[in-house]
Amino acid sequence: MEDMKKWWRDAKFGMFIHWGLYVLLAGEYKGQKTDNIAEWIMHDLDIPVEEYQALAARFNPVHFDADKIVRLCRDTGMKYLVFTAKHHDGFAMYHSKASGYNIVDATPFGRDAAMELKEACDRYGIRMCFYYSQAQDWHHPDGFEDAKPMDGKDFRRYLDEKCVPQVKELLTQYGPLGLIWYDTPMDMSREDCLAMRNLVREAQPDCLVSGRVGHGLGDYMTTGDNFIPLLPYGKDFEVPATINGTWGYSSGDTRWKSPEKLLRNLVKIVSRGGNYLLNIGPDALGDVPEKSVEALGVIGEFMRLNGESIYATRPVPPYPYDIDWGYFTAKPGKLYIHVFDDMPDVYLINMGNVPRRAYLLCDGRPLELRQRETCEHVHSWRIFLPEDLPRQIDTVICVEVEEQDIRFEEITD
Ligand code: JFZ
Repeated sequence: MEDMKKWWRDAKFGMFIHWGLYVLLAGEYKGQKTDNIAEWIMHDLDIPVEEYQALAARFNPVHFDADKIVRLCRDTGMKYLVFTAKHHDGFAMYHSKASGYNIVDATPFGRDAAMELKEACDRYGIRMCFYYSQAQDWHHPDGFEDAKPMDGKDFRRYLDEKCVPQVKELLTQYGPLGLIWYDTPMDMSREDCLAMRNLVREAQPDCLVSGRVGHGLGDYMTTGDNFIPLLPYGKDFEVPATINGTWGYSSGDTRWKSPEKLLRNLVKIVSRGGNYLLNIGPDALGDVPEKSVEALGVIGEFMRLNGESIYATRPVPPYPYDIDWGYFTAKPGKLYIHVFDDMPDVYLINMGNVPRRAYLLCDGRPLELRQRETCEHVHSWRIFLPEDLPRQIDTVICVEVEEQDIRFEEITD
């Protein structure tokens, strides 16, 4: 169990892809705009099933290029990719035999996007993973529909005819998967949630299960959009997050987070021991919004020079003072100081390790480090940053220390 999680713990950074029929509407139906996340449009604007499913006949994203998307994933420094195989709208974005309501059989496009992504992932060493909405299905008459009562519905029938066969298809048609990302378990019983988890265990024992399988049965905790736990949080977690304000493509959404903000979130999450699963939402032609490509490009540049301070790092105990200029990450014998503000030096007290040397991670340049005892047992470090620093959002200083574990001294009177 512990071993099967190692790749995921070391990966730190993954790509989420929300893509489905809803992108044809891009947040607007018959002149009405949704103010919620765009992949929920069918539910939020009460679009009848017959009208929504007719979108399939128009789905022809001729620009879709799995190779290009997976290269973007790799170049951003992301190590796994989670693709919406079926979202709440019930439409399968892969070739399903269990339901004709799928991208190959019901659209003019006729291609298995999931297969193309999986093959590209294999080429670039990225772990392929599938998102699957196991409880909500707004197309099948017996699936959950948000919080609406299940009166008169036969949830078991939905599980038997659609959900279970489809998850089995995903687990058998696409080779080894990194994880199955279940979502919104609604009122599913513990027994049914356990069955969904066991389906994965039986078919692919090394495949992880997301926290949203329900009843705490996942292999790690999944937080809400951009919700980042405070330290100390001692368990595995993943923060799924959007670059703008929606998962599925919306033409009207302009709430783009800056690359600085995204990088800060990545480092903050990693410093607390979690993974960042950052979303892109390709549009109706299959293109990734330019703003997303730009932002990911900035993060990729950081990762190429400073990836060592992110991958396979472990959380650092909480530093006892409230610093707002940056974060810490660590590996055995190494403390990485992530400096987001423009500062001539970094001054830290209550340092519990004996430093050997400090250097700039991006170019290996040695940095002057002064160490002294400020009072009886409080050790301070002062590290000087040169004036001609390469321009970076996050300047990473590596301090090699004598001990394996990083520790900070407590605040004393
Ligand atoms: C769910 C979906 O409904 C949504 O469409 C998207 O796929 C997202 C990644 O997951 O939305 C949620 C589910 C749970 C929380 C927040 C958003 N939560 O627990 O805070």
